[in-house]
Amino acid sequence: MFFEELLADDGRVEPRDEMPDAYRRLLVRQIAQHAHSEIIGMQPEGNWISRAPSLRRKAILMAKVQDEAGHGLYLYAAAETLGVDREDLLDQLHTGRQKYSSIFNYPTLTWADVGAIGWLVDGAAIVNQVPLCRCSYGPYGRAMVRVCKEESFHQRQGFEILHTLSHGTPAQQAMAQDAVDRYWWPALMMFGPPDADSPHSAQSMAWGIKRFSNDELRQRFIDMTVPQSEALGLSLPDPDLRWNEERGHYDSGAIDFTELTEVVSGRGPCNAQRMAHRVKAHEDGAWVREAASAYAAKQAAREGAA
Ligand code: FAQ
Repeated sequence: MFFEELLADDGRVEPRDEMPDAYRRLLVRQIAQHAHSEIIGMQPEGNWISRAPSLRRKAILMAKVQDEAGHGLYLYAAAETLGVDREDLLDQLHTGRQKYSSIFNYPTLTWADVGAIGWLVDGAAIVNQVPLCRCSYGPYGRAMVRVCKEESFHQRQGFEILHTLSHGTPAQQAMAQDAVDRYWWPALMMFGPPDADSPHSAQSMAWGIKRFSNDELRQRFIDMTVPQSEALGLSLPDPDLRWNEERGHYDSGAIDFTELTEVVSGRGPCNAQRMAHRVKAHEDGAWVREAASAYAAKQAAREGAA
């Protein structure tokens, strides 16, 4: 069978190839959630564009938030190659039938939160997304290559913000530490439920969509981030975090996954606010979509007449 042979050979499935319906559905689910996360993810940082502490910081933050919109665009386009309609995906987001990442339901209380998001949230996103560059579905894997390059820049800018603050006044140091204290555990939850409670992992890995399990990637992120926190001079809020020579990894404390369940079920600190803002932005943008459609129709009519 073509599909199975292709996967066994580590080949890429392309839009016109035959694929099982369940493979298509699993991909649409993940890519759509990923796309939604990118555009909802513009909100927590967008909140700080008008209050960035300098022109340089403002220009960088605007570029970063625009990058997230671009990531949403690549991902919706990748989902559309599977035969779904972008309008329909947005409708599923707006009516709560499709998810977006839990992390974007936390508030950005101070400027240091912009640093913590870049360092921890984009850092976690990179660890999760680099293996997705090798995803068995071609359009998703190729979109991820560009996304990961941009996320690397995002992660560095977050690190640099926190580095500046952690080497600043005592008040700036305290603000940086507070942001890291609030974002550490939610960042670990981005990787999803533990492997034993992850309903999609086994099939997703068998089909080469996910290459590593949720817990493997979470561990990789912890191992990468602890030395970076030391370089920043900031602590991580986990008293059980210590190097385990035997395992060759950091041991860490237990994650409260009931919080993830609560946030994913719509009961996080900012879920209602994020959705209300998104729906309003969509409604306010209706005239732009209508104008673009009218223009496209005119162009098509003109080409037809020529
Ligand atoms: N939040 O069986 P699994 C970014 C859901 S990065 C909400 O383990 P799977 C960049 C899961 O969907 C963030 N829901 O599922 C950025 C499933 O629900 P369903 C986005 C979660 O798919 C940075 C159920 O729980 N990145 O945006 C979460 O095998 C800064 C069972 O879970 C991606 O989406 C969660 N944290 O593994 C932007 C990466 N975790 O569909 C702006 C691609 C799990 O049954 C600013 N996605 N769920 O109703 C993935 O790698 C995977 O989908 C996982 C989950 C690893 C997220």
